[in-house]
Amino acid sequence: MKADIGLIGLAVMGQNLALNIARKGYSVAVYNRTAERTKKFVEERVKSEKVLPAYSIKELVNSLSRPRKIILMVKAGQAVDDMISELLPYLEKGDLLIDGGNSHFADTDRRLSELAKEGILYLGMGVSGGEYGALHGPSLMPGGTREAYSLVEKILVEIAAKTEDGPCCTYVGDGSAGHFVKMVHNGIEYSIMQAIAEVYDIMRKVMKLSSEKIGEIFERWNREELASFLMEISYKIMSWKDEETGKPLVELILDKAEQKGTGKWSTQVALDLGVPAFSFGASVFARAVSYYKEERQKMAELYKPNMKTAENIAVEDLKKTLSLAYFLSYSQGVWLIHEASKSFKYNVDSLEVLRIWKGGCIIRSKMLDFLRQLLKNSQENITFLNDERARNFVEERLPHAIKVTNLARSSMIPTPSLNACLDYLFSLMTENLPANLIQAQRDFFGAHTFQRIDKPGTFHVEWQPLE
Ligand code: 2AM
Repeated sequence: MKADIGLIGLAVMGQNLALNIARKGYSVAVYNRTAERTKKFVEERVKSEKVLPAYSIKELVNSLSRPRKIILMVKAGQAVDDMISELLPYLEKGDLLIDGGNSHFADTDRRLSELAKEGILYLGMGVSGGEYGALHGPSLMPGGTREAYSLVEKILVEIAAKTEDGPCCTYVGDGSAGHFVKMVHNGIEYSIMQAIAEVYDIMRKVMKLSSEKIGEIFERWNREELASFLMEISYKIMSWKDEETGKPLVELILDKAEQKGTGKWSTQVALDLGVPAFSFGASVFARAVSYYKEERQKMAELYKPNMKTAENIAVEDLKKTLSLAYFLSYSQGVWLIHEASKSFKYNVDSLEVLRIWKGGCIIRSKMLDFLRQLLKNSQENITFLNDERARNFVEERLPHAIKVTNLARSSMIPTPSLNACLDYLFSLMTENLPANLIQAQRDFFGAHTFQRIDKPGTFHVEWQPLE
């Protein structure tokens, strides 16, 4: 009996994905570099599922039915290349490797073309939903060739999360489209997480609300327009008590945010492609500055920022602000995917991407239905903003967002994601930006030339005599 599929890398994501596949009735052969982990997994977590442990790459490959299909769930970076090199001598033309880690899309493109030369099929697949999603139904974003996808489509669709709009798996596009879309998913995730954190900061510092009270508000919001996974976990976090002290655990957690790189990558590529993903960058920087705890302590002592407290701010203002930030975060992300799809010839269908983000993944939210309607109305409307219904949505929320960010400013509370979202929006709404002065300055010191509004052509002025 040969196994239907193989899986390498039995850290939490790999274990749960293997169990998910096995629970759908497939036989899965598993391998991990450190044998101990494989043993432990099989002993402790595998019950009646058809999971076959392998203790060498050769054993793993030999246990698979042809064409072989192997999912890699190893650490992004060198480990993926190492595993591919180890596997290659045992693989045959037509076999398929699927990288389900958070690989950089450029690595995925490189591996795709290297493996194509060997006749090995390859998919770069974004997997979102954390360990819970991996076990009960993740959002899957596979990209590569259609031929490769068709070999595993049935399995992937079966293990993915399900919504009323179908399973959360689709062929995302050519080349590294899958990993690219997952990376942008994480950029949106950074932006929304930061926006929620900023709203929380205002609630505790300006409104003096307790964690429990904030939890109640978040719980209510999660039943309304902000219904989303990130809102859900935030209200659960707020009401979580530390066993030792009885205090809300969130109040005991050190305010130093870590990152693994996907938010940074999405910002880097936004810079490369010239897409104004303001709040992606702001959210990465917000994590960066949080890391400087000791410096911040010293500065706080030196400057003693003057917190205002008795401001006339309502919970409703914060809800509308956050809802606008969600909307604008998705807007920046879909714009970025659109530009990448053109530049890298991915052929991504953004409507499908929004559909598979509806379930299983970290940025799933009720708002995605509204965004899909807007995009359905006009496929050109990649920012969602160019639509009457979008304008109504934005106009209803904007006064609240302005009030909230003004209050944060006057209280010296940093709100980088909220501000960046608004700057993104305001920039797009503004017919005349001061870029005319930038152009004049560039031409002044570097003879970079400029265009004029009153006649065609390229111009340069001798702003100052050279000699
Ligand atoms: P390990 O249990 O042997 O450390 C997440 O780190 C997963 O990636 C783990 O399953 C880990 O295996 C695996 N991994 C990390 N680096 C690896 C490498 N260079 N080769 C193979 N697997 C690796």
